[in-house]
Amino acid sequence: MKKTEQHIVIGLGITGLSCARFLSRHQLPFVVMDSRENPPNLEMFRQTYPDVAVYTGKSWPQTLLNEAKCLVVSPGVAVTTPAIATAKAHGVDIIGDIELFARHNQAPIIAITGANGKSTVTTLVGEMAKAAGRKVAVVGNIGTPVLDVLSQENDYDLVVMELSSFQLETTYSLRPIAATVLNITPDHLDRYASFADYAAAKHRIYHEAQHAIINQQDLLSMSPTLGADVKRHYFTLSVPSKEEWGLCWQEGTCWLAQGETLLLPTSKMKMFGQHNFANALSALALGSAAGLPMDSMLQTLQTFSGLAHRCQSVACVNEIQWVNDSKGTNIGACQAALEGIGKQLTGKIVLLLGGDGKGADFNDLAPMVTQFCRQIIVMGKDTPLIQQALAAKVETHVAHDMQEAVQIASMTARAGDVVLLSPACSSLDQYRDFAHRGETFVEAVKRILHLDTNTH
Ligand code: UMA
Ligand code: ADP
Repeated sequence: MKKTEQHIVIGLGITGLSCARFLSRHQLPFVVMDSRENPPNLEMFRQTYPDVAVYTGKSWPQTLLNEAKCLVVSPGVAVTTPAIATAKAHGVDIIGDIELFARHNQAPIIAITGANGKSTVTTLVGEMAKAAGRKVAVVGNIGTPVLDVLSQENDYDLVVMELSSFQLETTYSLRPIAATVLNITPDHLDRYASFADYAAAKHRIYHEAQHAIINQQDLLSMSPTLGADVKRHYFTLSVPSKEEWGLCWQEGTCWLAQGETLLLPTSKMKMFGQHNFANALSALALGSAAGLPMDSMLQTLQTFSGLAHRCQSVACVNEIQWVNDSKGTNIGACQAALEGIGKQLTGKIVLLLGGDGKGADFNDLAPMVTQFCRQIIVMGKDTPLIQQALAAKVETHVAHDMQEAVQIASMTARAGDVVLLSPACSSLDQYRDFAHRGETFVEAVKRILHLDTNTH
C-alpha cells in the first residue's frame, strides 16, 4: 500500500498537544484522532491549528491510518486498539512521544520506572542534579511532556524522565545513561493481558541503557533480557556487599551506605518510611552512574521532604495522626504505606481505601490489613470487591463519600493510632485525580477536627 508523509497524533490530551507543537515546529504534516466525541483542548486546538484535520469519536478513517508514515500514540490509548493494530499490520511505524523525543534528543537521560516511587525518585534525582549545578529537565509521566523540553533554546545538560509502562510500550531507542525499574507489583491489569506483559513493558527501559539500577530485593526489577554490556548496579534494604547500595547499622544508627562506605544516617533524611530509604538509594545509584557528585546528592537527601499526597501528615490531634497517601493508587503502594507506618506505631491503623482497583486482587492486602489495621473504611466503585476480600479479616465499614469516611474514622481511632488514606485504587471513579481526592480528604479532616482549613 502507498504511504503518505503524514504523522497521525492519537489523543488530544497533554501528550497529543505536545506532539502537535513538536510536529508543527518541525513543519511535518499531521492530523489528529481522538476516540472521544469531545476531547479536552479541542476548541483551543482548532483555533491554534485551523488547517490541521481532527477526527473525533469512535470510528477513525482506517485508510488514513494504514497509509500514514507514523502513528504517535498517547499513553492513555492502548496500541492493541483494533484501528492501531490494523495500521501496524500495514507496516505503519507505531510510536509514542518518548520515542519521538529519543529520535531527536542529544542530552543525557536518566530514566525511571516502577510500580511505585517513580515520581518521588524522579523529583529527587532532579533536585540532586540542580544542587550539583546542572541544567536539568524533569519530565515524562510526572507531568511535563518530554517533547516540550526539546528545543534548541532549552539546551539541557541532563533530562530526568519518569516513564510509565504505557509510555515504554511504544519506546524503542531511548538509550539512557542510567535506567531503573524501582519495583514491580501488579498495576494497570485492566490494560494488560497478564502481569508478565506489564512487567515486560517496564523492562523495556533497560534497552540500550549504559547503567541498569536494579532492586536486589525485587527480582522482577531485573529484565530477563538485559544485555551483557549493560553495567549492573544493585540497591537493597539489607547490608550491601561490595559496590552495592544498601543500609548498614552501626551503634544503633541506620546508615545509607555503598559497600562498606557509610554515607548518611537515615535519621537525617527528611522523607519518611522504609520505602523512601529504597527511593534514596536508587536515586544515589542513578545519580552516581550519571556522574553527579556525592556531596550534593547527600545534601539534597537532607532537605527533600517528599511530594504532596505521598504519606503526608495532615494533622495530629489527641495523639491521633491523620496521613494523606492519596497517591497510593495500587496495592503495592498501600502495602508500603501500611508497613512503613504500622511497624513504628504503638496503636493501629484506621485505613480508608477504595476507588477503581484496575483489576487488582484485593486478597493481596489481607496479611498487612490483618497485621496493622484496627478497621478499614471502604468507598468507591470497587467497594464490593474489597469487602469480599477483606471484610472477614478486619472490621469493615462502607462510606458513601470522603466526609462520611473521615467521620467514621474519627469515631473509631484511639490515641496512638494513625488514620491513613491509602486507597490502593485509582481515583477517577469519584475524583478528577489523586490530588483532588487527597485535597478532599484533607478538607474533611480539617472540618471534623475544627482546624483552620487554610493551613496544613
Ligand atoms: N483517551 C481516550 N481516547 C483517546 C485518547 C485518550 O479515551 O483517543 C483517554 C485515555 O484513556 C485517558 C485519558 O484520555 O483516560 C488521558 O489519556 P492521554 O493519553 O491523552 O493522557 P495525557 O493527558 O497525554 O497524559 C499522559 C499521561 N496519562 C496517561 O498515561 C493516562 C500522564 O500521566 C502524563 O503525566 C502525561 O501524559 C505527560 O507525559 C498520568 C497518569 O495517570 C499522570 N499516568 C499513569 C500512572 O501514573 O499510573 C500511567
Ligand atoms: P509513582 O509515581 O510510581 O506513582 P510516587 O513517588 O508518586 O510513585 O509514590 C506513589 C505511592 O507509592 C506513594 O503513595 C507511596 O506510599 C508509595 N511508594 C513510594 N515509593 C515506594 C517504593 N519505593 N516502594 C513501594 N511503594 C512506594
